[in-house]
Amino acid sequence: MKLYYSNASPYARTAQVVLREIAIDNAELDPQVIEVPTHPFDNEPEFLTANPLGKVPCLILESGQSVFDSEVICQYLDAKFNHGKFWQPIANDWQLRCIYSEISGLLDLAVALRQEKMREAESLRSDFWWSRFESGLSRGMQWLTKRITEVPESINLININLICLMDYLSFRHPEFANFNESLLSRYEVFTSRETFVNTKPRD
Ligand SMILES: N[C@@H](CCC(=O)N[C@@H](CS)C(=O)NCC(=O)O)C(=O)O
Repeated sequence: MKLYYSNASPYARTAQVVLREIAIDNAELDPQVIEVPTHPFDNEPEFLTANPLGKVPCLILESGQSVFDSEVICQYLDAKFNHGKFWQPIANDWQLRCIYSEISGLLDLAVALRQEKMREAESLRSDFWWSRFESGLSRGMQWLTKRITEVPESINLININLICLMDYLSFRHPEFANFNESLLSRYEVFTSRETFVNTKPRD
């Protein structure tokens, strides 16, 4: 198995954290061997064949089949190697699934805002989209602040994605990293785990 990732991608990090958490009790999984660093913009042929979208993360199975995107990879690894322990508490609860989707959407907005910031360097910034992404982030983080206590404090796919979102905001958008107490206390439960410490986003 091969997991393509890049150091700064919050989506790839969710898959890395899931893989590493599951590997703690699973001798057949060695993240050191499975994780393969790549940069999507390098357009490496094997990577593009595996994921025609050209995005990380992408998982290649022993059979040669590929699995993407990050949500599918996380659920695949959890189902295959972890008896579904990280997804099952969420799967049949529609409100928890909305919270999971909200965090996915916030990741999308944070990455879109990062792209606008990169365009700014080329004088191609769109004020309309910049402000739309910022407003969505602002509303979404406030919503999340009110709803996070509904999420069980166990290690699960919502909490993993939440920590990846919060670290990505601190990394790329510090103006959005002034987190309220309810998010910070959830962050504190998980952030010192090795799986998070060793996968912090970096350039
Ligand atoms: N929905 C996808 C999004 C993945 C994604 O957008 N990854 C970014 C890195 S943060 C990427 O590879 N971008 C390269 C590109 O868009 O060309 C997922 O959850 O895996």
